[in-house]
Amino acid sequence: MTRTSDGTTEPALLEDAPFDVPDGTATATFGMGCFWGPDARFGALEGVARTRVGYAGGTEPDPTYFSLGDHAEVVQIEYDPAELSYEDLLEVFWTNHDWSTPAHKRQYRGVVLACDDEQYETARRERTALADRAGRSATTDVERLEGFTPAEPYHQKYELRSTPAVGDELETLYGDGFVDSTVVARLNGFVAGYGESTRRDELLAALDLPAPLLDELRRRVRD
Ligand code: MHO
Repeated sequence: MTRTSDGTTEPALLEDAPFDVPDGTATATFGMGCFWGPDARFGALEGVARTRVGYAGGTEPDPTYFSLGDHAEVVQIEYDPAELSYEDLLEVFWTNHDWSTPAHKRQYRGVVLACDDEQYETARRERTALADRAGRSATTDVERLEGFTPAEPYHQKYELRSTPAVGDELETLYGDGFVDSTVVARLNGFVAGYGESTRRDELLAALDLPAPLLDELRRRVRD
């Protein structure tokens, strides 16, 4: 709690300790089905600073969940290139969606949305190699990122938000910082079952949160 000048108290916006978000982050954007799962999967990875889910890959001017137009559900990942490479992220991408079966809806298509030539060439090269090795053609698209519209707040960190008790309390504690917090990204992944147990324990031990909330989080992230 923070004491304000008039003597009342208000919840302090938590700092994102123990993480130190690097200055020079890089961005990767992937569509791989319903975006709730990838948000959690990538958020649990060491080296990921932020995740956001949203709509991209189409032309509709202001997409929303109920008016998506030709966009797909995507996750946008901000990561520390000193800890993770784009290839590391692509590996997670290829191995966690069905890249050789067309999605039943454009909303859920597999797509790499590259933000520069290097990402574009790397993804295309990997897709060709994957298809050659498997002996079947790839249906996942590799395109340029033209724009990204963040999804509605209730879709962000969905796994954590929908975890009874802890979701609401963390959202209140973090306030506007909830979606972009590294801690919240990790916890969102951990409650969904992603991440190594040593990393989970380390984070929970380092968090300065109310004891009952921490106890409940410990129960929720247990294997
Ligand atoms: N199968 C999910 C899809 C939601 S996702 C944000 C559902 O419960 O409707 O497209």
